[in-house]
Amino acid sequence: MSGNGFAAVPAEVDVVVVGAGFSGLYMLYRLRELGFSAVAFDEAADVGGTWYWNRYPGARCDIPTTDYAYSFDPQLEQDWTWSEKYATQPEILAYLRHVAERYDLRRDIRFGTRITAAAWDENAGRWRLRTSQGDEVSCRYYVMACGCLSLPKGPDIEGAGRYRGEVYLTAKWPHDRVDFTGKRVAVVGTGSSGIQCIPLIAGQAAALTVFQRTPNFSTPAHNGAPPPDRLARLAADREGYREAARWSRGGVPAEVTDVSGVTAPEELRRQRFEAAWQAGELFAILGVFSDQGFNPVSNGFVAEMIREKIRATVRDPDTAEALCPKDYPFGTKRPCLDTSYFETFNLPHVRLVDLRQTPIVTVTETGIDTAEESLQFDAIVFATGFDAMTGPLVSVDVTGTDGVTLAGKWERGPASYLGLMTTGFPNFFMITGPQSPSVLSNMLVSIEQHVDWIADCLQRLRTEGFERIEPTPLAEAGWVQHNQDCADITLYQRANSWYMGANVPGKPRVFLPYIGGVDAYRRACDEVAGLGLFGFRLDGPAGSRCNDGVIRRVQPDVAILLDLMAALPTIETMSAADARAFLEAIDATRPPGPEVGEIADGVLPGPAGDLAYRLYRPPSAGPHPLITYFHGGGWVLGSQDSDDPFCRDLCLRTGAVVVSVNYRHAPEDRFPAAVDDAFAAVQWTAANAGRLGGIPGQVSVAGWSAGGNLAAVTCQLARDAGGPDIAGQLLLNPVTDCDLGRSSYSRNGEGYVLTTALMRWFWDYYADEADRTAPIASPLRGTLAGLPPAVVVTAEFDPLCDEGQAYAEALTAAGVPVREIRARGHVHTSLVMADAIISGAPVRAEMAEALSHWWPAPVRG
Ligand code: N01
Repeated sequence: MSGNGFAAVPAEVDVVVVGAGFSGLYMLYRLRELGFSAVAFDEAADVGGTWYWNRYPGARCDIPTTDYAYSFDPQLEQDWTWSEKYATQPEILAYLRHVAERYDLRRDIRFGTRITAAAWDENAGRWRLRTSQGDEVSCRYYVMACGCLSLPKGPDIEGAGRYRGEVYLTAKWPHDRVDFTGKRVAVVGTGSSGIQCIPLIAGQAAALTVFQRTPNFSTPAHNGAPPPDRLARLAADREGYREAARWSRGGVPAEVTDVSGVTAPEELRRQRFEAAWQAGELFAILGVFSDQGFNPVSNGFVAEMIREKIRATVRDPDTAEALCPKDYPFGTKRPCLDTSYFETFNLPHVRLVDLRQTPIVTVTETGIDTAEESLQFDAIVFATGFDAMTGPLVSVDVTGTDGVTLAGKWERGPASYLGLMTTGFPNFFMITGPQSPSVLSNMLVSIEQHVDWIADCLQRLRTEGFERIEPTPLAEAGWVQHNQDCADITLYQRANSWYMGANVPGKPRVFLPYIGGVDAYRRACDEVAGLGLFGFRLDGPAGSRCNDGVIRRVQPDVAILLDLMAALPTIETMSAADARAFLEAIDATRPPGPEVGEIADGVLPGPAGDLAYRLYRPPSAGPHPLITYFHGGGWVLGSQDSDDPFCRDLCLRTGAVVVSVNYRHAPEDRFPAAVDDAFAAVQWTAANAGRLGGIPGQVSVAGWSAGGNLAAVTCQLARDAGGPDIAGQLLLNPVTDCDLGRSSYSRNGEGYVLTTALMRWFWDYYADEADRTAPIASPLRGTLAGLPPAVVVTAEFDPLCDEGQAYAEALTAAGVPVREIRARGHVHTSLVMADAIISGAPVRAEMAEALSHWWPAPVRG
């Protein structure tokens, strides 16, 4: 027997699991089922994990319990009935005990035991672990199922250790009943734990003082019996319901709306908000609008409607205002569900201390001194949160290959592959680790997915003759980048949240969970497995194998665009007229671009008649630099309407007057009609710069795609004609050559909106074969010396990528100053979609910054 009173710790096992909560128990179950020898360790005296420790009054789940439960065994589901929509901590703990007993799991768990150190032994190909009881265990695989919110942060408040009264930490609540009757109680912290316990403590205490540093968004849980509609859905098709959860965004089957908060009328906005408020579910209030997670205006509507509710509930206006969150977008700090939280502040013996107005100076022996007064308490409850996600993992002394520790490797933030493994730590798995959906999802769905993936992986390694698995540096770097890309398009990084590590002093500020969605994440994991454990290096008796690469390279919002586009008919199967009508219909549904100072439509004289143009003026007083812009569309499609959002964006970012010129299109007017029009337009804008509000001599050209081709060509024509002077050329994904055999055509010619077939369709409409090699059709074949400075932007997944880069290189070789911008993860169309593709914004910002160097006078945006 070992010191904890259970069976001796085996010296060698296949797998060690750390943690006996939801994830550890299921991991153990799966390992045993597959015939692996396994042992689990937990510091607690029994199973439960989070639900073992967090016994504070009011502790309950905030995902409906019907969904916050295992789904792996239909019989288990049949045999267990939840009594409430959101079950209490005792009920959830009872469920976990039932699970442990039902599958006889306790015999392989060593309680009261922590793993204190783990070191990888490369020669043996095993982990060597040390326990707090002094035992040593060697295992082939080491699984950390230790939870994301299991390392309490503790009160980092001056004098906290000095207090002589009763002290409680919500995350380490005593097992014996705590009675606050007749006592003066302080609660520090208003996150989910504080918000759950405050109403119940108020129900007992003689006086309750709540110390709030940051107000939280909380909505009523409307707890009660489990919702009958959900029970009915489960009864009708249990497996269908669970499968829908597995492929949902958050791990709970929920409506995915396409109603944008920005464009919805006020009445619809309120109607949707009220419905979500009444539902009393996190994913309902987080999904009122399709764009509330990334559009500040849309988010602001939800936030303000919640503030209205707080103001309507809390009677004292000053207290109400202090309880209203105002300095971070809704959802970016974990929102809470409550039962009578705001109502509690109407009770005469409950008081709020707003630490932003009156900070805590120190905890004293008898209470808390704020900047204004000295308060005495019989008990203080710290609901101050956790060192989330990374804390529990790095709190163990884990040493991987070459003596590198996990804490050392993650000093500047976690790096993982799929949140499951990390390079340099072979055979080391994490369940719901950083860079997996975990805390942004229904934990149970994420836990089951992770455990199943790991179990399948271990089984496969055994079957295929491998004993060592480690992600490659390339795969890991790609996943870290993808995580960051996903976070970058949201508002989440604006808050000082534990998602960002911002609650722990000194912790690196990095967005920790994967925000791409449970469905997208599962798809990525499945693909990795399907591609022979893509991005992993495998070694063992069967030899070595590595199918290396990056699983997600397309920007996340571009990936959504591609999914939508995949369902649309292909343009190259249509006539030019039908294609135009089709695209105009799509354009009509797009939200408008940003407001500029002024927009004016006009006509300018072209060689074969008037050409329509649209002028965009910045809000500032002019005169401004002037850009003559040519839209994209393969010389066949498009107009000043199609590129309107991009032109607005360009105008605002550059502070330039933008004149977007419509030129004649093929097939009605074939090559070189568009070139003639474009050059005439540049001559006209240069001659009329002053009248248009531009600065004479500071006229540039810009264009996207075929428009980029025309911009490049007009620069060559202007140089050869001796004018007009062009200050610079912005070429965005330009067509520079008629050769469709470049490597980017084979890499990107299918599946990224602009296809090789479509490009051929454009060229065929535009110009005869014999004309295509002329420099005014393929500017890459022209003389490039003496051209104006260029900004050349290419997109990674564009068939035109190589010819754009070739043009930049050729310009540089010809002595032209070039700033080249390579847009990672973008496709041909995504950068101009200023109204829809958020990940294009940094590229457009870089573009605008590059343009500002062309203009000697300061640009006023
Ligand atoms: O922790 P928190 P939590 N001085 O970090 C304040 C899950 N959970 O335990 O926001 C003064 O959210 C801190 O202030 P600020 C859920 O995912 C789920 O409540 O940092 N105040 C904040 O108000 C949740 O998000 C359930 O300015 C200090 C509070 O303490 C996560 O666990 C229930 C302070 C901490 O809030 C963590 O929740 C409970 C200081 N020095 C928890 N330090 C369910 O319902 C911190 N604070 C399933």
